[in-house]
Amino acid sequence: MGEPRRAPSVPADMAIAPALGPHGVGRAVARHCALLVNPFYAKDPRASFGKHVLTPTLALTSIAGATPPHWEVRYWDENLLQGAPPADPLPQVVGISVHLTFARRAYELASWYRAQGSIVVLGGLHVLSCPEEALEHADAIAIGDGVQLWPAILADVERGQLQRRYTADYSRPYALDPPPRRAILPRESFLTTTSVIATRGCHNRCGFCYLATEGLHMPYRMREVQQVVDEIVADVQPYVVFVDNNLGSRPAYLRKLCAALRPLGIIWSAAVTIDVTDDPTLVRDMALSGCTGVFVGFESLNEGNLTDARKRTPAPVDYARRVALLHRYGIQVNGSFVLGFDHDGPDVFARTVQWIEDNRLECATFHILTPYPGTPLYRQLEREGRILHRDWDQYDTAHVVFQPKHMSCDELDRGYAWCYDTLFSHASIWKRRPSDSRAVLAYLAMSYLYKRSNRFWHLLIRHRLTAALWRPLIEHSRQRHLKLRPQLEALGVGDEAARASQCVSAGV
Ligand code: B12
Ligand code: SF4
Repeated sequence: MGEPRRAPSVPADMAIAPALGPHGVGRAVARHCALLVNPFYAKDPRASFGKHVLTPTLALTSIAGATPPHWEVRYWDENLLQGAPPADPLPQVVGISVHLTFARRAYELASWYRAQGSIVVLGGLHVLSCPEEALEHADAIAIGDGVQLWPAILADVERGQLQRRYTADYSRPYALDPPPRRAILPRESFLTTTSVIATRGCHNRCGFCYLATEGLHMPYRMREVQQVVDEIVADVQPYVVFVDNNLGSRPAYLRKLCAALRPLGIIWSAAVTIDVTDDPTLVRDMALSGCTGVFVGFESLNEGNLTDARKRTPAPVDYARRVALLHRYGIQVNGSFVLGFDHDGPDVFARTVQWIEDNRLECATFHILTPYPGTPLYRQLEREGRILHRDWDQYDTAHVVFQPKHMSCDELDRGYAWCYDTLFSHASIWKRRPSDSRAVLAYLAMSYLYKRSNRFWHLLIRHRLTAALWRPLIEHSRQRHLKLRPQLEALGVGDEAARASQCVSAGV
């Protein structure tokens, strides 16, 4: 393993949050006006900037959907590089989504709006993990499902009886949720606005995942298939991204969903665990319904790490066969790998990259193991005195925040950088090209555009050109996929040597 290259530079407005203006003096708030904010976070120079505008978070559109009609609701995502959120008119209520990596910025925004006279409500994953911390920065906090809480919060604001803390669990039937309000999104700024969720939770509870957070009870829930289909149809986009933690936890449900998606003629991608390949006929159904790519949390190729994390998964020795099965049906694989587990030594980096290249994964993401507060991993590392600091800004899976067992912090840091540098080198992109020569050109175009064009992405995002550039590519992928479907249909499940020709999709 050689030295990693020097970190590429990041444009200033992707590294530093936009400045907040001076406070207005004694301005009146606009009654019944609510602003929903997704705060800024610094971009990792090694990952693609493109992923930040792939699909909007569903949190704010869901909350917007639950807003009573007599409230005006606005949306601001600071990561779209259009500056700090607006204050004219001054919203009566500002709702801010808080994840741990942008908690500091969320608190800065909260304090700024509170000083102007707005009421600030904080919600989101980090509020659930660290409610006491969030409470110090807000008029009220929402712990858990905001869709249930938001209308009650606004009603209390109207009555002048705002509580400090609102709590809801995730056991209410999904069918009761109003549809997310995607109309509030700046459509030109996203590759697709159809981020959709069909299920909540996961059949696993890996010790490092936020789903294992103490006190979080999130049973696996599935929405009515028709509800999902209605939302997709209403948003009229060729490409749909499922933001579920694991769309494949209940194979029978996924099969039903696929049957309903197939006539829509869309293409889609989703996160699944690799056990979705247990039944090849399910993979075939996914492909026939338009699935062009899956994001798979392999996490580690070392069985000891997976056992420690209590992840129920097929053995890593069987991963290659399963990846080949997805490829056989033309489904691209974006693998996610966590580095720095207790069974990882300094050889983990080269081994992981080698495996990705051998199995021709079209794309991969690397994450330094990160102990999210409230998780079993956090408790374990705290007990062992291995947590280095609690600067949440650095808990972004791109920084080492704990003492690894079998290597130094520096080795982990440099190994992580080396993995990204190697995987997105010209040589590795070429090695991983599809075995089907007809798909190579599209694959190369996608790899270079998505992973090696960060300066270009900055330009697109800044000038709100994301949709203008990407939608034609997506439409082209969709058309090609529709043509491929008869081939997929003809592909029997028994003959493993036969495979469909690949259709590289514009949305990894
Ligand atoms: C879309 C997405 C992204 C997008 C956009 C994220 C964004 N913030 O803009 C992109 C691709 C950029 C992204 C990047 C990353 N992500 Co991400 N991402 C997701 C994903 C798949 C969907 C988010 C979503 O829409 N959820 C659905 C909504 C409805 O659920 P929700 O967010 O929990 O919101 C509910 C409540 O929390 C609450 N709520 C939320 N906000 C508010 C606000 C108010 C006012 C109120 C009242 C209530 C409320 O109400 C909502 C409805 O119930 C989630 C997985 C998941 N399924 O949640 C991961 C997830 C959020 N990401 C995660 C991670 C780790 C990352 C990265 C660090 C990965 C990386 N190394 O690059 C980066 C960091 C970026 C960052 N700093 O946020 C983790 C977060 C773990 C944690 N404890 O913080 C998750 C949970 C995935 C996982 N299983 O580990 N991500
Ligand atoms: S399989 Fe993935 S989503 Fe499910 S608990 Fe484990 S890390 Fe979380």
